[in-house]
Amino acid sequence: MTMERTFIAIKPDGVQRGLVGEILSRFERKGFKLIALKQLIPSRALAEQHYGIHRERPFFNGLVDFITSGPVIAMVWEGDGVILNARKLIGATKPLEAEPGTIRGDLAINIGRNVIHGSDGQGTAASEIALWFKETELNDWNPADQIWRVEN
Ligand code: DAT
Ligand code: MG
Repeated sequence: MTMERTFIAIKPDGVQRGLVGEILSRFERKGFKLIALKQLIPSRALAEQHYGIHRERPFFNGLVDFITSGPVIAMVWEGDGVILNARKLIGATKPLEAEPGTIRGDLAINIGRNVIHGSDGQGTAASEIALWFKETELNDWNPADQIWRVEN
């Protein structure tokens, strides 16, 4: 078992469209553990750092405009294999190519409005968690039903 943490963010379109509860419930029902959650309107500096890898892409400025346009729900989720599995729950980057049953496959159409972000590997998970959260905002806790979530 490899316990991991990943950074997940509901983008401004997901918040504006009232999809926060729907998205949270998918991660909760899967059995992952919520370690941190906050709503914020990201600064331009934060957004540019978060999407720094895409700096040279033609869509970069529009992406930063969009992600700073309103409240984002920033979260850290923990669980066995959560980094890769969250990406599966989220679905492909292009919502029209995302499988039905995934968040983007069920809830989005446009690549520029694809509702949710999830870290794509161990390195980005660690750096994105550190970018968006202070250490003191991450809560260690044990769900009372933990025993029912994991293989013994
Ligand atoms: P993902 O969010 O699935 O990790 P990514 O890291 O390749 O995808 O891109 C980050 C975000 O940038 C993506 O969620 C939406 C936007 N984006 C990516 N490619 C795009 C494109 N060709 N046109 C417009 N926006 C794009
Ligand atoms: Mg990405």
